Amino acid sequence: MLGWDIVHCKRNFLFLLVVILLGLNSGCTKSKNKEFEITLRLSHVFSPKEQLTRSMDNVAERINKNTNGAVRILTFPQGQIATYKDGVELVVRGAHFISVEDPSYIGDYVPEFTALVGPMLYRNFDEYVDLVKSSLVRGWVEKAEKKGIKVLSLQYIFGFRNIITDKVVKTPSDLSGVKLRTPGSQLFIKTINAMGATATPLPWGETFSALQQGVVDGLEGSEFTNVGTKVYETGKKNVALTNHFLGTCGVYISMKVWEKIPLEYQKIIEDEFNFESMKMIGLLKAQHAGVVKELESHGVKFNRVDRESFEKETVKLYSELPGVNREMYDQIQNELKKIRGGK
Ligand code: X3X
Repeated sequence: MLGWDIVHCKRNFLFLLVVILLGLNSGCTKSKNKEFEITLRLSHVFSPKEQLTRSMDNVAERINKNTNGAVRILTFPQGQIATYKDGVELVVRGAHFISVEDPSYIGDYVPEFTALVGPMLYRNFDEYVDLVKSSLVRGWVEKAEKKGIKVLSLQYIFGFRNIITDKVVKTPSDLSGVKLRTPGSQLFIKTINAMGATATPLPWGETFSALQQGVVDGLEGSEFTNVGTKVYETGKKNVALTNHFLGTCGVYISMKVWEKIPLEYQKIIEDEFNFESMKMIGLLKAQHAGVVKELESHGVKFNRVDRESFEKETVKLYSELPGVNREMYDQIQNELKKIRGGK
């Protein structure tokens, strides 16, 4: 009996051992083959009615679907979580976070991006899009990668930014003593000051109360911002067509996080952000005339400006902005000359 017992026990022990090992191994097997999954929080300041918000939701939905749920992007509009400089800092620190901001915010890390969206450069959306595709800007994108920032797009264009106040503005002298709200990047602050106004940096979310309390006399923004956030309801109904900035957002993710994402998913992410940005540009081109009419129906008046007088005051910034130099400006102008066919 004893012998049989020992054999029986040994067999049970071995059986138990095999079960445990298989269990462990299947756990390892599962963990080896475990589907890749990542959740990213995407943050921006735009309101639900603005196209950029809808576009970001579209991209997030398509990426989730095309990666079978492996890459989930949760979108946070209206500055609900970190934005502007803080958002870019999260990217640089390696958070599972996507920052959607004006390229001047990554200009703090690669100053060329401040020059890229500097004052008085562009005549239309298309030439900016062509410039972004140039080897010049692709080289700057590689510089950003070395600083830990993967640039997924630079062309979420939301319209040329103009001066919005309750007075007709034609030259820098008309802006003397006028306090204008700007985003907090040095590019905006120094440009609006050079244009003759007093820049008052505020997050978008504090802009309306600042207008109502007289903390600022006006702001600068695009017609799409004006209509999408109802700026005209603040009584600031004079738009001076300075076109001083091309309002555009880049999309940034940490290189450390990016490199964790499988190549097949990286391609889907890049393709979808690029596709949606081109769709948004097409929509805004088609909508602009209608948006101007809608603003005029709310009593908004548009006036042309003495553009040269503003160009004269702002061109010096390309030698004064932190890290920016005249060579960057000349490189951009040379590329634009090629894009414009020498004109
Ligand atoms: O970094 C993103 C841009 O600076 C956004 O510009 P801002 O802060 O003037 O907001 C534009 C509005 O359209 C947001 O609703």
